[in-house]
Amino acid sequence: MLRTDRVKPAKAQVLLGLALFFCLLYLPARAADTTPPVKPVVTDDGAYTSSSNSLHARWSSSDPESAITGYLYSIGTSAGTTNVKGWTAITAAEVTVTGLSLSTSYTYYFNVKAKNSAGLWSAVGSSNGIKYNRQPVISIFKPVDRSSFTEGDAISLYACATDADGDARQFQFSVDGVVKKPWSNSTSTCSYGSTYGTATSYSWQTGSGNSGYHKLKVEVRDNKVPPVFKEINIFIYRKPSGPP
Ligand SMILES: [Ca+2]
Ligand SMILES: [Ca+2]
Repeated sequence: MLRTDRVKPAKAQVLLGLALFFCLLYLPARAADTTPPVKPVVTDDGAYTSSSNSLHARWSSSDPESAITGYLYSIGTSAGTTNVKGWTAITAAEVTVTGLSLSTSYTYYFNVKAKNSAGLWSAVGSSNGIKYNRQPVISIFKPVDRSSFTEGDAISLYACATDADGDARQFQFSVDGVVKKPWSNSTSTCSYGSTYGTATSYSWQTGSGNSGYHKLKVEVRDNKVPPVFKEINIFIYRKPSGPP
């Protein structure tokens, strides 16, 4: 009787000790983060993209109490939606999505939510939207490549460009990398097959000292997506010095 009475309290002490030990082990886990990460700030590539099949965005989020362990992103035609690409897991804070078939009729929004190490998800952050827009197409650029002239000729540069979105076009002409006529609005309409474009011209008055090869360049922009250009090479003969 006396012997068993002594063993019982000892057992209880061991159990109490074990319980305390596991409590201490468990407490820090219970003190883990209980608030989600901040709503991600999502940035796309601007107001317009000239790519018909890819979109890119980057984002940032943070959590004062714990680490960000990953994100979900989606793409939709209004903020928060997933009709272009459904929620997709990613650990990077940036993505380029390819294989898309973008329409000029819609604005595309990236949506992102961040997860912290406690498993909590942030609110959804969205980009301000990006549209697909087509670059102008230079259909005519005169003179013809490899034309030849003589010193003293006024060389007429003429460019006609279309824009499938109907955006207004601006033109810039350069000779040997030097701008001769800076960005200016198109001044006339032009036709190229069945499509109508707008045109601008510039007359380069050559003189003595201009003999040799030259590069003529036209650039066209719609002020939405990057400009396009065409370049041609011409040759100017030295003016023969005739008899007095
Ligand atoms: Ca938190
Ligand atoms: Ca355009």
